[in-house]
Amino acid sequence: MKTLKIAIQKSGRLNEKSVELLKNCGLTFENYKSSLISTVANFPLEILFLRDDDIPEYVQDGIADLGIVGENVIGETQVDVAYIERLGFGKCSLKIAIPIQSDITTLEDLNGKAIATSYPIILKKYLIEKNINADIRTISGSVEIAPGLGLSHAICDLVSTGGTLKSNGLKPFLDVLHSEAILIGRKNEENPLIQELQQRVQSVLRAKETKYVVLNCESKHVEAIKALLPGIKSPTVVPLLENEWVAVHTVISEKDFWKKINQLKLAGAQGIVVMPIEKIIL
Ligand code: PRT
Ligand code: ZN
Repeated sequence: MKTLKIAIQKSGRLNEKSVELLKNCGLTFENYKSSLISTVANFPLEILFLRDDDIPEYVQDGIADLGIVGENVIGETQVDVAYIERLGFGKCSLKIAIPIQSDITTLEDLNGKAIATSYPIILKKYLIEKNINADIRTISGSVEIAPGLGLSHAICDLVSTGGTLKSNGLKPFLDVLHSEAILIGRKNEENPLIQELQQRVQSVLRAKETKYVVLNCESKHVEAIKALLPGIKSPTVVPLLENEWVAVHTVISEKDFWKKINQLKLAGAQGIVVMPIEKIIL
């Protein structure tokens, strides 16, 4: 069968997490910083290390079969690719931000104003959708300094913590796009190797969202505790040597983890042990 190719970022914010995800999928490869291609020893796959901006087009044009890239880059390169899996890392928002002292207060106030950005295509679409006529100034980097230099009244840039905006005297004004890393492929592609890889990615993501929990409780509390724990099917309950005590094994979603733990304690759970899960195969 033909060897698959996956394109990931060579260096930058998505590199480490992309490599980690592939390794967690059981793929063995050298993460050569200096080379452009790495061959996976135990799966028919080659990894191409590229600038993130090139990844969507490489996938669209068939040079790579798969890619891992931020949604913001996909939107800006205007490619037609399939979203295979949202990966949950590299989360950020493309925001319009304005100087803290700005007199812009409503969306309409952006009419006739200059907005500096490295995302002219996404911004243009957004402004057309909102019926705003602003002047888009495309610059390739350090967008946050544009208002201070008198180049624009606002900016449209990626924000994660908001620290960069703050330290440049700017504040978030409007959300244009929420973004995260996406596993992309070509549309209408039916390749069993891609499906195999997708299943592995899903099992790693599922495991990341959950924790394995073991707790002890008196038998009389088991029903109340079971009611709090859906598990994958239902929790496993094992008797302890001490009479009238049991151990309950289950998985808990990362999302409402602390809420659930507190509810379990109130319901009589003791000695709660929490462990990471490597993979969940359904
Ligand atoms: O070299 P290459 O072209 O491959 O990389 P790059 O320099 O273009 O991109 P890189 O590595 O900076 O980011 C890769 C991807 O990470 C982006 O396309 C986003 O999908 C995602 N990502 C997540 C971010 C951020 N968070 C982020 N905070 N990309 C950039 N930023 C920048 C932002 O532009 C701003 O300058 O970080 C600054 C703001 O951060 P905060 O935390 O101060 O708000
Ligand atoms: Zn880039």
